[in-house]
Amino acid sequence: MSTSRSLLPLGKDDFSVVTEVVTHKLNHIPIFKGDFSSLPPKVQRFVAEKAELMNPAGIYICDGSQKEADDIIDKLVERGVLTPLKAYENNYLCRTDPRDVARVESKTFMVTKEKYDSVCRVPEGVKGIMGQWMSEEQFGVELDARFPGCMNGRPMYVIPFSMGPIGGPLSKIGIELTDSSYVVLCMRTMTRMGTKVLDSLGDNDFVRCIHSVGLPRPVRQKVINHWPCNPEKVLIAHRPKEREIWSFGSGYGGNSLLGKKCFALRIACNIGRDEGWMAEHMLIMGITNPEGKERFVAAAFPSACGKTNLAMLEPSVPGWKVRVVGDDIAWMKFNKNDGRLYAINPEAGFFGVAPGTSHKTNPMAMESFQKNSIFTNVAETADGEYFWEGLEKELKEKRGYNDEELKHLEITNWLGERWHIGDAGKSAHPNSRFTAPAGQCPIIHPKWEAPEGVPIDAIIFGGRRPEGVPLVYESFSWEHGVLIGSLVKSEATAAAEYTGKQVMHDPMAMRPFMGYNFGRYLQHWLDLGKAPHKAPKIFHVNWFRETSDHKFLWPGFGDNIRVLDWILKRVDGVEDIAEKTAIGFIPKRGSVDLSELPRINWNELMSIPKHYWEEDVVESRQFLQAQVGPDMPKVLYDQLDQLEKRVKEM
Ligand code: GTP
Ligand code: SPV
Ligand code: MN
Repeated sequence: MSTSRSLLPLGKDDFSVVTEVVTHKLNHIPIFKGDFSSLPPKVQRFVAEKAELMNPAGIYICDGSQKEADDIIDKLVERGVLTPLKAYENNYLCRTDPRDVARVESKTFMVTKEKYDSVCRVPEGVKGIMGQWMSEEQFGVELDARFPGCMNGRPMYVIPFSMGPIGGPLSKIGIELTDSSYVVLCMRTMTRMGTKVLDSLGDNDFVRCIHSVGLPRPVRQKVINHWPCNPEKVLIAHRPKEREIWSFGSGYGGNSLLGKKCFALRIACNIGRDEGWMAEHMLIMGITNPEGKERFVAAAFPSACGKTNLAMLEPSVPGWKVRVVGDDIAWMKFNKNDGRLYAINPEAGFFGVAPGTSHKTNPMAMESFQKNSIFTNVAETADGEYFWEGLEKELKEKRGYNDEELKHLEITNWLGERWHIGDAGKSAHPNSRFTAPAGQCPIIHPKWEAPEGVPIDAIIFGGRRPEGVPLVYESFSWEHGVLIGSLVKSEATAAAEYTGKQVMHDPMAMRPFMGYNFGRYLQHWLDLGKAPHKAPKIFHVNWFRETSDHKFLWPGFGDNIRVLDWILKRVDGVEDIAEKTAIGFIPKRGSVDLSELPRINWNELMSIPKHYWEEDVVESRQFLQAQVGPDMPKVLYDQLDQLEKRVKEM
């Protein structure tokens, strides 16, 4: 058993010793910025304890001000970490070490005393995919091998932040300690950040987030692109009971911006289970129909499967209006008074996939990042513009170039090499991202910061399904909908370490983000959907079905409003637009508006091939038995039996 000091129990009321301990511990660690003594005692204690463990050169308490951000940006530009993108106001490019470009699911763990609090009781010999468990003992060993002295020679930033509007009834506070100033800048955009957050802490506890790039000074390895990291030793560990996150070795996205996946999903789903709400990998959007009636929907798609794009969709059908509340995470709670499900976006910014984003596909995202944004691992034109796959056409038009001229345009790719359109490889990393303040989005919903959230009328699941799965179908019930969610699959994308075009299970779009036993999570969903709660209708969509020669059958993006239109009519109880099939209700021919879309092959897009679904049901059962096993709620096996029977009778 490790005796690491960081594993000391976090006594909440034991403040009598704090002052003494704190002054003692901080004696040899200077304060670079901020007033340590004005921090709440429990925060002082956390900071002092961890500073002693990680031994930074000094402590920098972030106030969240513009001046502070400007100072940090100036230093990072001077050191070459950030490059100003001259074509815009306050936009910067950051190139990481090419070994540190995405989340690392294989190094992500939940640490609990009881193994089956974290993961399901899978049969012997099966490797569980719904999260990984690590024992407390092992965690102590891993921690001791990484964190002592890991901030040597670097400042330790103290980042107080709120997930959700500060002080809101659904909001929660965290404090991230990090030795990465890039993380400070991104957390300032992605969360409500700064010492003001602590005014609302009161008697509440906070989530303890400890992050280090894992390369203490003096550095013995070569640092690539001024991006310190330690890929061999990456560890992203969560202690849900203690509400604590330990992340080591990576500076990228979900690995380092600990408010996002680590807190707002993995830790928050634990808090949600304890407190009776849900933390989900979902966008939240408001959709106003031509009659002026607005409805809110939440949608769960796996990483890089279209949440940001759907949330900001520019409808191709006149009269419709979409406004974004959130593009990645939803915290949702049934309201005691009206029984409806209310959702907040705990984040304050967008950390969106850059490639594929253009004025044609997602103009509102483009508008959101014209200033005050950070671009990580994208390419740059000689004129100081960002560039990535999908921007060729608009760049050509902007410059008035012909094809030949376009090919000669000087571009620096994400690796910092000279590159031209048409050259081998990609200009931007497929998981390159923009970090932009949500408030800059022209269609941000006026209620996006409403502390009580917005009422959700439909939940939509989806993924990249090249074959077999129709454009849209509706579940028969909440239970059936939960089964559909538990069977979400998608082609692998660049957001994680998987490669190739394999279709993978990603239940509830939460596989990489599950914070406790997935069977119990499904039971939590089932419990919450019962009366007096008014459970929303559940749908499944697939924008990514392909022809046999691998062309998308559906145009997607702005045309997805046509599917939302059908979904909302179903929410409103319109009956004669749906046809009952083995897998759910699908739109009757003609009930999805296809005007101005001449080339849609509706039959192919909507077909439900019997042989495909027969195999899929068998594979689904094997998957659930192997991965959820005895933890699978029986109700869902009943649902699967019924599905199997319906498919057989097709
Ligand atoms: P995370 O931020 O990783 O959670 O991803 P996300 O779910 O927000 O995905 P995003 O909206 O960023 O889309 C990822 C990729 O899918 C981009 O390259 C998009 O261009 C593409 N995409 C999004 N929506 C559609 C669509 O309706 N049709 C097609 N064909 N592609 C889409
Ligand atoms: C995802 O992968 O779902 C993301 C990006 O939203 S990251 O924050 O890196 O997890
Ligand atoms: Mn995501």
